Amino acid sequence: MLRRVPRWIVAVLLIVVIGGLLTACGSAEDYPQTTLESAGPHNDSILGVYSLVWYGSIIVFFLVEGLLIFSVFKFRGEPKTAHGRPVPVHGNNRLEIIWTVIPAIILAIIAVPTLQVISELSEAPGDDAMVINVIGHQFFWEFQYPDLGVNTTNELHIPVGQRIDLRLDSADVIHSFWVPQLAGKTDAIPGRDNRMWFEADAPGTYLGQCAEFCGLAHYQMLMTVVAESQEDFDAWVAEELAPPPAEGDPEEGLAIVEAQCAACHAIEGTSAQGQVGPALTGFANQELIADVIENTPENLAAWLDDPQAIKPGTAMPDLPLSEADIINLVTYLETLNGESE
Ligand code: HEC
Ligand SMILES: [Cu+2]
Repeated sequence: MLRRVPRWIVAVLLIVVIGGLLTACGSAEDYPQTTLESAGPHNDSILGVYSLVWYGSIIVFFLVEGLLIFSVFKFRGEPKTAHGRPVPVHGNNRLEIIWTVIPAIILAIIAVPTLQVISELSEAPGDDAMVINVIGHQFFWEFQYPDLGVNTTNELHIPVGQRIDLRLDSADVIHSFWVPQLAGKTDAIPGRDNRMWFEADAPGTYLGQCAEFCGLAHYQMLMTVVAESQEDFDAWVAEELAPPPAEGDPEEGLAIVEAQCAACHAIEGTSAQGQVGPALTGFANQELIADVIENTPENLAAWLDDPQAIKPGTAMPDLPLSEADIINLVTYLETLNGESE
């Protein structure tokens, strides 16, 4: 059957498949979780070892395939058995020693930079590094800046060029912290103090996510690292430390819900009867918002401000709400404990 397929068709198919695989490689713009566009020294080191192995394998590949194709053509005319098959050859000490020694040498060469990088990356980051505690939760990341008194969820801000000393822990099961453009993975394990460091070379937003299956919503454990100038970072810290917004007016909040949210959400005892999103009648008793972040006033405000930033791809739209609207909504939604008036 296969014999009938002309060889040139097989060759073209092979080229198409290999070419197709190669075009699957893209830039960080299209594939924000690529490890191939390094954005900091931690990942630079890993990429160095990776490139050595990759280019080495390309050389080995062409060498082996070249020898194979060469032999196929060169020895075509050798004597055959009565069945028209090549005469079997057993044992060739010289060949066997060569193809054992060469791979052993190659592996020994790769081992040197590998061990170097492992030890380099496990060194303590030094006293001038900024300490940040990373706590994995089902299913979000909590970041604490103990020296600044700032806490965030799923969004880690760091100054460019500042070495970051991460202390990883978990509140429930094993998670794994991974921002592919910046650093390799490190597990966040309950009751164990894991450490790692990284640093961003240039301002930018780097996407990361939990890399250890941790439950049903594991795929939603995304995080963004925002690397910014020291000035922008200081401004961000100042904003985070600003006093919490004043209490809103729940009556105003209810009015906004009836005007803007009623098409999608139902709240017992009000005119809001939409069925597109979850009912909010008992919202204040919920542990989580949209199953991804802890139900706190700050997180609720962030959710209402831009749901897509908290849960990419969610069906809840980014509504044009003013800051005052959000404060009123948060105050109102916090009163929804399941009892209609
Ligand atoms: C176009 C429909 C739509 C509109 C309009 C809308 N939402 Fe939503 N909302 C949703 C959907 C869908 C979800 C579920 C999102 C998810 O889990 O991914 C949701 C989730 C929520 C949640 C989290 C609920 C939970 O059970 O965790 C809150 C709170 C919320 N919306 C408040 C509001 C408020 C307040 C407004 C009006 C200012 C509003 N929404 C307008 C569709 C909408
Ligand atoms: Cu996880």
